[in-house]
Amino acid sequence: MVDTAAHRASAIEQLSAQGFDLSVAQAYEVQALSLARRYERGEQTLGIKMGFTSRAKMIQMGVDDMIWGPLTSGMAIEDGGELDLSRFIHPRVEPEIAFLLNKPLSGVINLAQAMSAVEAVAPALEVIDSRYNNFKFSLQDVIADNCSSSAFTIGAWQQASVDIANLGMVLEFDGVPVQIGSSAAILGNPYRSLVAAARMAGEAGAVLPEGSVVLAGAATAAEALRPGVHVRVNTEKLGVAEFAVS
Ligand code: 0L1
Ligand code: MG
Repeated sequence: MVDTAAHRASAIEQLSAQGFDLSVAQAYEVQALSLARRYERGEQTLGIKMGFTSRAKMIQMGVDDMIWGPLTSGMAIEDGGELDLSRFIHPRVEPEIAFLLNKPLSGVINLAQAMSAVEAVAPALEVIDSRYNNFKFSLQDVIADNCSSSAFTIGAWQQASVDIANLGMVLEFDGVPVQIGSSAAILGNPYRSLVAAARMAGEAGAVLPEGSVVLAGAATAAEALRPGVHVRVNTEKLGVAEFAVS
């Protein structure tokens, strides 16, 4: 149901409002079924995204726990590329930090282990597009909807030695700041999101493979996209990631 809504860019009623009283574990099962349909259409997993790793996002969406979901090849937009708005329902964009893993991760790790598992870091943009009416959902609804994952752009990879704990991040539409924040908004340090990603993967019996990308979660609230706008995140020390909306 949620995959069909995503594929057709047409909103549906929240699963919770349709009478499905899913547990969190069941919501992840629905997510997996939905992803299986993407894989049948030829998409591949490139990594995962973490969600609700900042207070700004939890408050904006009215939820109180972290979530995770796969990022697929069908969601990747080249840095400097174009995003076709007709593929989405009510898309929003948010500024993020991306990690590239140099070893597999799964289970309980500490901050130092997370840092040593990172080959490179990059500025990133995530486009989220809830498949539910009015972008409203419960925690289980959004997990079942693959955490609103829709598209993402990663800027040039930078050395993992860059200290990313507290970097200024500016989200711009046509060069005008629309959200200003700091990477510290992501759990106090984006590497904590990677620690959480490894733990959540371990709990699910999954491994984040070497070479995969992890999006740490938004540093600010998300901004609604509109036709013709040029979107850019400018992150201190890391540089920019950008796309044009067509
Ligand atoms: O980065 C994030 O916290 C994304 C959360 C995705 C869920 C949503 O807000 O629709
Ligand atoms: Mg996000």
